[in-house]
Amino acid sequence: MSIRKLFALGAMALLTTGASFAQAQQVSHIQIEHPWARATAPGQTTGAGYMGIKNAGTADDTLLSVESGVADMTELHQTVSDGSMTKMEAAKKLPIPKGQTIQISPGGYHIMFMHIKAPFKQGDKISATLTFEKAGKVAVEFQVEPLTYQPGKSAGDMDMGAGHMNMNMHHQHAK
Ligand SMILES: [Cu+2]
Repeated sequence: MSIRKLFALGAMALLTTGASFAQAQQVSHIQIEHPWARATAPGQTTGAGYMGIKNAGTADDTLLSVESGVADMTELHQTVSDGSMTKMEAAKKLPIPKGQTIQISPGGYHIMFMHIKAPFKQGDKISATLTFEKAGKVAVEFQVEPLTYQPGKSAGDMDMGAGHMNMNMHHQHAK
């Protein structure tokens, strides 16, 4: 085999790899914005993840489920208040209308990791897979932020941190 032919084969192999990579990375109409999770407090067995889900497509879509290997069970939860009490509920489906970004953020929806296998530590990445009705499976990596982290605010707001620790404690006996 000539050197020239070898080069040609090499180039073809590169092209093929490049093509399948592009396919795997193919941008869906669903775009995940700023996925983050809160570091867990010592002894805490649940974790929470947040993100924006943007539907850049021309049809409505729906988030059907979420899975992750880091916890025994992973669910989309919703914080609901009936005036006197705030509690968590599993949300079955979350509509993501076309052209909109749905925020999964503290106080509203959250991705709940139940019975986590290891604590979430700042700097960790938590992998999960979201399944949408139309977009299918979308991989997400949540960046673990400090316990006191608030998106768009500076870290170290102790009041907010304490409030969220309370919220997490509710999670523990919600199950
Ligand atoms: Cu929850």
